[in-house]
Amino acid sequence: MSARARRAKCVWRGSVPRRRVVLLLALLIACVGDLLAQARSAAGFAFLYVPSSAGVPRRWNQAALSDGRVPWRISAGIARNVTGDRSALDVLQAAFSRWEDLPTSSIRFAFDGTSKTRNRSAGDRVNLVTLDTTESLGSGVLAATFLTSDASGNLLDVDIVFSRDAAFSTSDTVDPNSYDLESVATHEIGHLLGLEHSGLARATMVPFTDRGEPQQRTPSDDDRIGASLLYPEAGFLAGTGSIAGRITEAGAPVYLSQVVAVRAGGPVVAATYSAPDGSYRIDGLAPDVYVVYAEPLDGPIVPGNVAGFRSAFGDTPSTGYGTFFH
Ligand SMILES: [Ca+2]
Ligand SMILES: [Zn+2]
Repeated sequence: MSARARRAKCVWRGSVPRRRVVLLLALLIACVGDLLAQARSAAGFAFLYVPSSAGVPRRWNQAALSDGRVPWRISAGIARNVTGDRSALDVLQAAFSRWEDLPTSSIRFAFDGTSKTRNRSAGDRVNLVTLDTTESLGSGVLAATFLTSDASGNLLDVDIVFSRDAAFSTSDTVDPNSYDLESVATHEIGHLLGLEHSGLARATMVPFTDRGEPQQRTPSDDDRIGASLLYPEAGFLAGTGSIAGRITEAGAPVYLSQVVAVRAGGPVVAATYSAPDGSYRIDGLAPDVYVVYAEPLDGPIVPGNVAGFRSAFGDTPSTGYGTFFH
């Protein structure tokens, strides 16, 4: 670390909608089998790690899937809070395609039909997207994704549940009075891939949205790199580099600082969080000159938004420090 800067609210702050709604609780269901005791450093990026694993990411084992594709089904019923020009199925297929279309990621999906089951089940091994749940997700939560993996992080079942308490619009042209179903679905599918929340306001994985806001339909560089690290196309890893370091404050490691890589003179590219020993690593960066800075999770994203990271590395973030640049 070199210069210490003012306790800045970072550049993206101004573009975060003033009225924010919690978009998602990535509830991490306990793993099947024993947890890996093996400790690892934060191996780049923010994923939904196996609890207590200190860095074993959850991901689909594409080699074990039929045709290498993650199958999913949609609830046969669609609740009345979902309205608009397109069918909910069309919107979901568009949202899955957003991730399939990333040129550096190999993730692929297979629509497997409708399901008469309206509620999630971790044990049925059906990856259900339900817009017909009888479950209450809680106040302010638009949707939630529930992941089940084995101890090695292989995902076994992921269900996405949309709230019945929020107005969703399926229309391509956004409805200012409703939440954009395609945006919220694209975010939730990011969790289905294994992505944790990002604090970058332009990221699909930022945990907030607002009515009439379609921005999260389009994965940002941060999202693309995360998906590509989990499911790399041939050549992606060889063609990119990493930035790694350690965040300290007066010699003490800083845990759960957001570390952001910015292309010199250009846009914010990617971010991750520091591990309990202060270490961080951002992989998947195209060759260029980057500025890196670190800031506390004191808003808009807060430690409560990264429960997946904390369940893997430890619960108590460092506090009482400002923003660092280097
Ligand atoms: Ca299921
Ligand atoms: Zn989320």
